[in-house]
Order: sequence, then C-alpha cells, then structure tokens
Amino acid sequence: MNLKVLLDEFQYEPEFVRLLSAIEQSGIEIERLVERLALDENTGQLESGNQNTSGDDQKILDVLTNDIMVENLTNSCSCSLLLSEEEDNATIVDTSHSGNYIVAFDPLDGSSNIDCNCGVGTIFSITLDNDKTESVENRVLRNGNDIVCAGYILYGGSTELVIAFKGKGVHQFVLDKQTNEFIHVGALDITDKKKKIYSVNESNSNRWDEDIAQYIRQYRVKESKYTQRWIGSMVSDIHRTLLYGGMFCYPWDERNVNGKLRILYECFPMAMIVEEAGGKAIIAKMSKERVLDIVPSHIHQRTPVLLGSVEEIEKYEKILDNILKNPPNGNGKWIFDRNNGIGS
Ligand code: FDP
Repeated sequence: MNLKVLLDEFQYEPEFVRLLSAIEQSGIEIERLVERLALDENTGQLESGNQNTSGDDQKILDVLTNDIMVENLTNSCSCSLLLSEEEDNATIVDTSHSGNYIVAFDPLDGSSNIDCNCGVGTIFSITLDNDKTESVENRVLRNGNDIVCAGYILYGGSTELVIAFKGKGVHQFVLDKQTNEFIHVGALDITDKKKKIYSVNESNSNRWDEDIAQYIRQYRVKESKYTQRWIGSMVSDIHRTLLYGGMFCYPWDERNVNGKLRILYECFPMAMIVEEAGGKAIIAKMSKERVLDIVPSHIHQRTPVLLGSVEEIEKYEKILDNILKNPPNGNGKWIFDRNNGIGS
C-alpha cells in the first residue's frame, strides 16, 4: 500500500492529500540531492558564509532543500503560511495558491553530518489555519496541541517517511526507488520497544544542572544494562528511539540555556510523533511540562527536550521529584535559575 492509498483509507480531504503529496514529492527530490551530493559538488558551506536566523551556518544543501519544500508546498495550493527553519520570517502564500494549512518545516535537519554521509532528514508539522482574520503572529505562535499531522523523512541507507496522523497512529513508509512511491511497511508503537539506549551529547555534561546530571548518571552506573548512542542528527536518533525504544535528550546547559533544538521545526513535530506512538515528550528543565504545551513567543525559539519511552521519561520525573524535595544545599552545585523560564 502506498501513502495515497492509506490517506484514502483514512478519508482525508483532497486538500490535505495534495499537501502530503507535496511533502512526498519534496522527499523524493531531496533524496536525489543527498545521494548525488559529492558528485554534484553541493557539499560544504555557502560561499557567502550565511547564517540562518537560528545562528547556524547555512550549507548549500540547506538552501536548495528549502527551495524544494517551498516550491512544492506552494504549488499544492493547500498552504496559507510556511515556516521554515531556513527563513527569517513566515512566508505568506500568495492568494492565487493559498489553502488552509500552516506547515512548519526544517528542510534538512542534521546537516552538519551531511558531508560525511550520515543519515539526515526533513521534519514537518501541519496545523489547520482556522482563523485567517487573526494576525500572522497569533496564527503561528500556538501550542503544539493543534498539530493534525507531523512527520519526517530520513535519508539514510534507505529513504523512509514516518508520519503521525492525530488519533490514527504513526506510520512508516519506505521509498521504492524503482516506482518512486513511499510504501507502507507498518505502524510504529514505542510501547513494545524495550532496547536499553540513552541518547544525549555527553560532551556537555560538565555544564548540566543536577536534574539532568543525576538522570544520566543512573544510566552509567557499573551495573547498568544501558548503552549510549548519539548520531548527532535528530531524525536518525529519533528514528532509532521509535524503532528500538529508549530516550533522546537535548537538555539545556550553562552555555545553551534553552537547549539547541527549535520548538516549531524540531521539538513540536517529534513530540507529536512520539506521543502518538505511545511515548512521552517533556521539557525537562526542572519541569515535567509537555513540550506540546509550550506557547512559543517567536518562530525560531528553542527549548530543551526529553522524549522517548514512558518508563525512561518517568525515571527523570522521579529524580526531579526527589531534587525538588531535597534541593542541593548551595555549595556551588545549583546553577539552575528556576525563575528563568523557556527563553529565546
Ligand atoms: P545539526 O546542527 O547538524 O543541524 O538541529 C540541530 C542538530 O543538528 C540536530 O539534528 C542534532 O540532534 C543536534 O543538532 C546535534 O547537536 P550537537 O552537535 O550539539 O550534538
């Protein structure tokens, strides 16, 4: 069964089907670019040395993949607003091509891994734009609970599309390069995945506060059966977490007080997918707050994030409860400013 057949089975309306076809088509085009990267000499940074709004160095491929997404989504005539990690502001789709959905996307996440041929991906989320009389700001700065569909395309050993449909589960497709179709290979449910894996960039550990430090320390005790995996490409790390179980964490630290990952392009879509697959996604900055409950104050805002199997997230929550009952006694350990909420 291909994506179109599944969408028909779910009885989605034509506009939504067109939107997902545009994402599917973008995945096929981006896959070609990634595959031919070195042959087409598209590796490396932009000559201009540009940075995007989030402060990341823009690569040639970041720009090319962004253009592909914008063009296909616009031509689908199903979107009113496009939010891209690579663009400073929201793009308002011209009325001649305008539709009813807001799409937020990161066209090529993990791109610092691209030149060495590690798995990278496109991430997206889709929300209904239900009141166009509102300001653009009010329409895009909403919590993540209204997302109707989120997903990612992983360009790895094979190209896979994973989509969470609100209330209808998470579905995994593999690109058949002979027919150019994404073929459904099953539903993903994290609750039956039991591999003992923790995934975090431990090079930041000296800058963590007590909650994350204690949480990660328990995975490293002598008797621990856990192993650590960190590809450093969110799509690959989340894909493994969904398929094998375990947890993924990009916490805040002294240097990156809001973590690294962006709410709209990375954290909301992945949180929605993980929750729909039966897992949990929380901020974990001395907090059990759901990622999807955040109301961003600007479109490129970041947040710390901890997500994965329920039992792994509950281990953090238990440690947090203990810390809040018995805070460290102030001998230089406690670097967290509780009053500093989720910032820029
Ligand atoms: P990248 O910088 O390569 O785009 O989005 C940012 C991201 O990758 C994520 O895909 C990845 O999980 C994270 O950064 C890796 O960050 P570190 O290099 O700090 O480990």
